[in-house]
Amino acid sequence: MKNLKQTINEIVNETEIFDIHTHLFPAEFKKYHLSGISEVLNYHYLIAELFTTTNINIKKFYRLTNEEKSNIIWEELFRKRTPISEACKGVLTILSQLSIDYISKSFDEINNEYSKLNLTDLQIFKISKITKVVMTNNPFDKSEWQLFNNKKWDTKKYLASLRLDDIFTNLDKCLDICKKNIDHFDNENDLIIKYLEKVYLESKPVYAALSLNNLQLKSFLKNRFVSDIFKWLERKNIPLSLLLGVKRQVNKEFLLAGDGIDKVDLNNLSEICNQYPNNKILCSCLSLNDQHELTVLARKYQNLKIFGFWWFMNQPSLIKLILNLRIELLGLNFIPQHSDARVTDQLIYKWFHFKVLLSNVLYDHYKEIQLKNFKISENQISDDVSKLFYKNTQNFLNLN
Ligand code: RAT
Ligand code: ZN
Repeated sequence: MKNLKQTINEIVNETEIFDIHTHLFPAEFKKYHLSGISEVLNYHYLIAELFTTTNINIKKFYRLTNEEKSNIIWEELFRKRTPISEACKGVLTILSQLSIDYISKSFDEINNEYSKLNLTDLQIFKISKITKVVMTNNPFDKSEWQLFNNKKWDTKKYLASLRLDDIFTNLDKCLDICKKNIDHFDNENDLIIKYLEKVYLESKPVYAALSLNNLQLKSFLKNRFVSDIFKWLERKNIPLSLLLGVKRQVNKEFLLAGDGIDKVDLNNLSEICNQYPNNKILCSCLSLNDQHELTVLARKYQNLKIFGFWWFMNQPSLIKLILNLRIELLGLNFIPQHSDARVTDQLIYKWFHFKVLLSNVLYDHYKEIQLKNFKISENQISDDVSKLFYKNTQNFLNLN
């Protein structure tokens, strides 16, 4: 092998990626598909930064058009101040990867230049080496669910997942929707399962997902629908993905940018894995406090797989620390990252940033085993990276 560092970099940059959690929609579903620099700037991570950095009137800001909002974000965070946060750096990565010279330019100038590129999803997927992304699909959102009315998009690239939060936060609405769609049912449990079966057939999801705060996690196993949902997931042979530790609407005025963090009691996760050994559980935790325990739990259960650096965890300093910990405790038996992208163009930065971190962390580990006379080959590195970026996900989702 030539140079270890260079070999790892090349392999990490060339390996196909299966992005297990995004909020993307195919371009054909125009109402929900987001792309372009204006949407990139209107990301709620940047909006939260704008609100807390300036004294801008929040209500007035939200009434502006998308372009007016992105103009303000560009001026305030990128021109008046140094764009040094992770969310800001993400925008710079996208612009520099696309060779757009942004120095001393206004939002309109950049927007013009960016629009001229006419970037398609497929081009963005290619730049980032993404083969498949999993969408977040809410079967209790009638308008969003129209995506499945006609599948004139590439269903092999954009895979579905069933987001079930509403059952736990807005049950009455869910039962109403189920009743409108299901004629015959024995009781409410039967109704929910029949509706899940219906939306399963429409969307062919690769997993079901739920985000929970600590209180919701604590009462999860006592919820009257949970046991039937687990039985149904087992029959369908799809995992349940648990996104743990989000405290919704800490600041309601901020809207989507107002969610915060909750520390969770992971004994409850352990109990879920014990009670449902035949169900597969994917899990990502939002708080740094929970990462060590989560990683140890992933050594204790065959049915538990850790994935990604979720949202507030997706910071390079934390990723370096926890990625090392995960490798130390789990080898390569985890899914190291997901993008959580809402705008297709964000795939560029989310994955670019992660690849740099992963290459460096892998280098240190390979170097160490080399010093112990282990002969690491290029093929083996390719195989390892392919497990991390693709195969671990594919296997856990039973997509072989
Ligand atoms: O990261 C985000 O964009 C969050 O707003 C959430 O969507 C989170 O990832 C979730 O899936 O609940
Ligand atoms: Zn998400």
